[in-house]
Amino acid sequence: MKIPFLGLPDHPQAKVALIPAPLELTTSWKKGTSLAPLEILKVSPNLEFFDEETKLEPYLFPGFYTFPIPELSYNLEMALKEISEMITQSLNLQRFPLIIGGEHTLSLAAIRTLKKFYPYFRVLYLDAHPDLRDSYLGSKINHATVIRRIYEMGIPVLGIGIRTCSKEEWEFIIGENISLIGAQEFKEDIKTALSKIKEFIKESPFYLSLDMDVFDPSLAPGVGTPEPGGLTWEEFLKILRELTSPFLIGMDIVETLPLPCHQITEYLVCKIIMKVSAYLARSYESLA
Ligand SMILES: [Mn+2]
Repeated sequence: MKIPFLGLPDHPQAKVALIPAPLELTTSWKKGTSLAPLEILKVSPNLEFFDEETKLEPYLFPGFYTFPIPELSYNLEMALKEISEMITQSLNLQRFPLIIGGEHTLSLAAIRTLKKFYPYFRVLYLDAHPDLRDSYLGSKINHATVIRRIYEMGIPVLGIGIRTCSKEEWEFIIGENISLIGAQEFKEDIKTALSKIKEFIKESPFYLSLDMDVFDPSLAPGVGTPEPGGLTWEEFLKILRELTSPFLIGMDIVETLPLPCHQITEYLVCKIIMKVSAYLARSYESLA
């Protein structure tokens, strides 16, 4: 099924590829994230097409191409390959891959694909949880272990907004000296946190993974594991402005869980797609 972002036809020279990835094979608490790409795209025509901050119209530039919502395999490795295929197609056309999940495990598809295009890159992730378990509920590859698997590939990672973890993860973080910026730490000294982020990404390519549970549940109640004490919209935008540069090589927005009562979270995801695209447009224009 094809539901184009904003309800507009695909831009022939689109620089942003929206990749719906309804992956949901390992969720542990509340189910339903497989419906998120559909619900997010359905909400999108209700946005303003103009970004009031940059004064840009992202549907004109960078422009969007939306993949049809795929029916993913029930086999996890096969499903990750199917997602990789869409990412590869996008990168071959010099389109920025923006994956709309679906569970956090799908980041692995992006990282594996990007490894074929970039010899070196880093991963920045915004999440309430470190996702650094070695295994979870008997499986090695799932939403709670995804960053551990990425880290094991030799890719430097930086987590932001974390505010809960298991004892095993805590010991791993200390033992491996993994850089994290906790939600509390971020809120207490935003300036220092932002310079830590800038220092981490430096002048090298990086990938951004956004777990919607990094937001406070009052702003994004539609997530599988709501955790109090999360980021506000303004705090998030401060981070995003630092991140949207030509060095940003791809992004995912994961773990949205559509709720029956309202669509606040789906709308928030649409707004993030618009903001990322507007900021990217500005950074591409500054290069030209
Ligand atoms: Mn996560």
